[in-house]
Amino acid sequence: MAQYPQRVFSGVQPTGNLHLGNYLGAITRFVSLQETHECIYCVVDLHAITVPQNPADLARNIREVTAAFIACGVDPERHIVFNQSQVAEHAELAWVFNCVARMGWLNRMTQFKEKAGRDRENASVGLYAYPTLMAADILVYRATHVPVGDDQKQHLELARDIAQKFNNDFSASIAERGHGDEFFPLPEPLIQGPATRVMSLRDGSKKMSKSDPSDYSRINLMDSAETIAQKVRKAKTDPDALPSEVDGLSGRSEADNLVGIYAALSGGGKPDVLREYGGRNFSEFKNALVELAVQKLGPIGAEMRRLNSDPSYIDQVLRNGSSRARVIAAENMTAVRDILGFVR
Ligand code: AQP
Repeated sequence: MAQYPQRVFSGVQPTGNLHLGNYLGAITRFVSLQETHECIYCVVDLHAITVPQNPADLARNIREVTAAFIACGVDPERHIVFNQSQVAEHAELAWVFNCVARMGWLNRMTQFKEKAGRDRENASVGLYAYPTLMAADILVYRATHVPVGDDQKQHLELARDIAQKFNNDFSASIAERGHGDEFFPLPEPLIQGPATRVMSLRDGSKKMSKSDPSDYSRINLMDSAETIAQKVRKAKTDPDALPSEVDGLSGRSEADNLVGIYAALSGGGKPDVLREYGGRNFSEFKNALVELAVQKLGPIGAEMRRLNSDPSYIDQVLRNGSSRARVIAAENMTAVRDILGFVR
């Protein structure tokens, strides 16, 4: 087995309001990994256009996601923050991976089935091939670790399958060019913490999502204190008091979700939350959750608003990050072209 330097890569789509699920499932991990790893964080705008986008909204959303990264504590000086469309190697490697991945593999992807819905014939080819682009995003940097929410697990497994098949299919050429047994690492998903799948506030069986038509289903990072309070108070619950043990949350998806959110925001676990709130009713617990959510998200929202008022600073962060990302991507893509036998 080849040894690869540890490198973290992850991305977020600029498709609308960033919410508590993106924050707890992904961005908080982005921040903590900066202490131990070299990190590359990407605003995946090529992924965004797999569904229709209004160009003006897309540009605003790209800047907003960048502002969210920085406001949450990602450091664009020590690490790399950029937008995908500025590094053409992502799309180039995705094409190579379209020729490595099998139709049968992509046909199993549940996210495509969910997003394409009943109107599958009308979905873009890009939406179908989304996972091969995601594999290219990670592997063009030969990244070893990928912090994501639980919903991305299947796509990460596909990225590993693609890396493995490329390494096998081209093993002789890889060795001939001095890369050892394999060229790509098998990237490891980092799906960790008490909130890897934050659910909708309106329906405990659906994940919190930017594209949910109801704004009451999610807490956005830029929501005001009043809006956060309203959304939490209206969140669906059941009539029983909170249990004292985690087992008592089974079959109570909405209660489980709110307890998980509280645990993640407070930095504790669900047992700690239930030790404090077990036996209390929801109205009392929701007041405590509002207070905690406003305390944690208020400063992030304020910083995002400040950063959003200076788009030229954000654009410069993205340009700077892109030029540093391009150096790594270009070197790996040159090696891939040689491995494939392309003449240059
Ligand atoms: N509800 C969630 N709980 C935990 N993690 C989540 N993530 C998304 N929703 C939750 C994680 O956030 C990162 C960025 O997600 P994305 O923007 O790339 O795409 P997504 O998973 O499709 O997110 P959304 O919000 O649900 O967007 P739409 O509505 O456009 O589909 C990923 O690591 C993801 O796991």
